[in-house]
Amino acid sequence: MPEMRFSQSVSARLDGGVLVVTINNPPVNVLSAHVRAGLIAALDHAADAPNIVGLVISGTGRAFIGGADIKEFGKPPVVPMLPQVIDRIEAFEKPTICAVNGVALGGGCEVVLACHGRIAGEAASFGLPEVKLGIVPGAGGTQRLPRLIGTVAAIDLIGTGRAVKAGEAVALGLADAVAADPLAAAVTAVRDNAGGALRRTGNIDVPAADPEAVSAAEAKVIARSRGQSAPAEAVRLVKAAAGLSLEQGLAEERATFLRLRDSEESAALRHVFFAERAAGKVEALADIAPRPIETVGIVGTGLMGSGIAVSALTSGYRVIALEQTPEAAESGRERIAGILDKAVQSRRMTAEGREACLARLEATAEIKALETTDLVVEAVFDDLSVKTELFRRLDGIVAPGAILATNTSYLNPDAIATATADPSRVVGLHFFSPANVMRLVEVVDCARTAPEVLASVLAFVKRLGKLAIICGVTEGFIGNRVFSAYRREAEFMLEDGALPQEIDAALEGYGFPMGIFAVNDMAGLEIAWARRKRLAATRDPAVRYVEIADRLCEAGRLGRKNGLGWYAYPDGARTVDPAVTAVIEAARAEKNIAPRAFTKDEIIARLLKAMVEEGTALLAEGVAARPGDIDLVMINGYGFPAHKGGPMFSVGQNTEGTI
Ligand code: 3H9
Repeated sequence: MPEMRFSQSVSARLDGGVLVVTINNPPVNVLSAHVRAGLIAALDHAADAPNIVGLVISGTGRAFIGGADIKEFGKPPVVPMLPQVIDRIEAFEKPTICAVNGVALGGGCEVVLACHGRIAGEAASFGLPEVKLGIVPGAGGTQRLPRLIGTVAAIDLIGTGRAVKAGEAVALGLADAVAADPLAAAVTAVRDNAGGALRRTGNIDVPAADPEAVSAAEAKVIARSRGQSAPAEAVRLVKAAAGLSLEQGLAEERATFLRLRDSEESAALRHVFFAERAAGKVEALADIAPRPIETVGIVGTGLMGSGIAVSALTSGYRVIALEQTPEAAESGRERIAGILDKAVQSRRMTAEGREACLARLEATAEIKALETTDLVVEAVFDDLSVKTELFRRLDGIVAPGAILATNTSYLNPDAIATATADPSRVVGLHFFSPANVMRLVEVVDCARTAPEVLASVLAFVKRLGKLAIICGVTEGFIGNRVFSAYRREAEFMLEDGALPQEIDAALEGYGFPMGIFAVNDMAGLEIAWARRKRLAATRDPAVRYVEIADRLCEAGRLGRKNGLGWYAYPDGARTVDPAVTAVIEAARAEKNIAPRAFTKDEIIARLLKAMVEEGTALLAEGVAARPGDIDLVMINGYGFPAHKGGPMFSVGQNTEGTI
C-alpha cells in the first residue's frame, strides 16, 4: 500500500483497514502548524473513507510528540489550533488509538489523552511539563488527566511537571498497556474497538477524591513553587475539573494558558529553556569527535571529590579515587558508599544500582593506579603549589591521550597547566558542591586547551547529566565573579543602612531560596575571610571596602557550623542577632555614615545592577560567550530564581532569537 502524505510531516499507510498515521517532524516531533494540519487532513481522509475502520497515531524516532512548538509562542496564531485538533480526535467517530513510541510531552500528552486508547512502547514517557515553562497545559491536559488518573495524581503530575515512564503510566491509568511493538498492538486495539462504543476521556467523570489527599498534594506543589504562579494555577484548574463540565473546564484552562503564556514568568522560563540548549553548542567544536572516556581518576575524596565520584559512578563510569594514604583512601571509599546508601534510602537508587557503582570503584593511595584513566579530575586543597606538584606527577603517569582537569575555584588553571609537558590536555572543571546534586559545571577553556579536549569534557559533563557552561580563565570564573560583585554590593548596602535580614528578605521575596547572608553563613565565612586577608596587602585603599564581615570573623562568628555568623542559630534556627546589628552600627559610625532606609525593590535593583555590570564585563572580556550563559550559572549555581530568567534577562538582555 503506497504511503499517503497529509502534510510535510504527517504521512500514513493502510494496515488492513486501519490508517496508521506517522508524525515525522525532527528533532522532537513538536506540534508545528504543518503537523496540526496534517493530523486534521488524516482525520478528514479517514472520516470519508468507508474502508477505514479507525486510526493509529504514532511518532518517529525517540519522540511521539515533544509538545507544542514553543518557538510559535508570541507569533500570530496559525489554524488549525491545537485544541481544535484535540477535540476532533476525541469526538472522532472511528477508534483512534495512539502508539506512544517515545516522549509524549505537553501538547503531545494532550493528544494522548484525547485518543480512545493508549498503548505505550517500552521507551515511552508521558508528562505535562508546562509549569516548567511558566504556563499551564492549554489543550485539555488539566481537564482530561484527572478524568483518567484522578485529581491527586493529576495534581502531582501537572503541578510538578514530572514525566512518568511506561510502567508508571499504566499503573496510573494514563496508558492502557505497554507493548514491545506498540504500533502492532495499537492496530489490533483499533480493530477490537471498531464499531463498538468508544471510551472518550472527556465523557468520563472525575473519580471522587479524598479532600485531605488533595490538600496534601496541593501543599506539596505550592511548597516547591518558590512564588511562581503557574503551579498554583495548574492545581486550581485540575481541582476545578471535578465540578465543571468539560466545555467549561476547557474554556477556563484556555484563558489561563493564554494569560500565562504572555507573562514575564513564562518569557523568563522559555529564555532559560533555550539558553540551556544554546549552552551546549559550540560551533568551533561541531566537527570534533570527543575522545572516549570510560575510566575517570579522581584525586581527593573530600566533600567535592566524593561528590564528583558519585556522579561519575552513577553515570556508568569506572572510577579510581586517589588519596594520600591507604587509610584516607578507605575513608574516601566509605564516604562515597555513604552517599550511595542515602540514595538507596531515599529510593533514588536501587540496592543493585549501588552494588554496581561500588563494583566500578577503586580507592587507592597508589598514584600509579591512575595510568589506566582517560580523564583525571583533581579535587584537592585549593593551593597552587599543591596543585602544580600534583599535575607534574600526573603528567608523567597517565597515558598521552588522557585529559587532566582541575576543579580549582579561584586559582589560575593556566598556571597549573604549565606544570605539565602538554598543557593542551589540561582543562578546568569547576563543580559546585555537593557535586552529586548540583547540576552546574563551569568548563574552563584554558589558554592552551585543545579543542578535542574541550569537546571530550563537554561530552563527559553531559553524560553526568549536568549542565556545562564554557568559561575563559579569570579569577573565580563566571559564577564567583558575579557572586563577589553581588556580595560586595550587599555589603555596601549594609554599611549604608540595610540590615542582613532586610536584604535576605528582599532576595527571598524575589524568589531566591535563601538570602545572601544566610547563604554565606551556610557556606562558612572563613574561606572568604582568608582570601580577603591574602589580598589585603595589594588592595587599593581608594576603593570602598566594608570591614563588617572581617569584624564578625574576628569575633569568632564563622557561620552556621559554629552557631554564629550573620545570624545566630540557637537550636539550628536562623535568628536575628542584636550583636551583629551592633557591629554594623559601629562600622557605620566609624565612617560617619548616616544610615538610610532601603525598600525591597531598591535592594533588588541594586543587587541586579551589580550582577549585570559584572556579567557585562565578563562578556566584554570574552570570559563568557552569551548573556544566557551568565544567567544559567546564577540560576544553577547561586539560587537565582529561574522564573526571573537570570540577571541578564531581567534587565532585557536576551539570548538572541529565542523568544
Ligand atoms: C505545550 O505543549 C503547551 C500545550 O499544553 C498547549 C498548547 C496550546 N518547541 O532538548 P533537546 C528543540 S508547551 C520548540 O536538546 P533532547 C530544542 O530547542 C511544550 N522546540 O533534545 C532543540 O533545538 P535545537 C511542552 C523544541 O533529546 C531540539 O528540539 N513540551 C521543543 O535532550 C532538541 O532538544 C515541553 O516542554 C518545543 N516544545 O530532549 C518539552 N522541545 O537543536 C520540551 C525541544 O535547535 N522539550 N525543542 O537547539 C524537552 O523537554 C526536550 O527537548 C525533549 C528532548 C525531552 C523533548
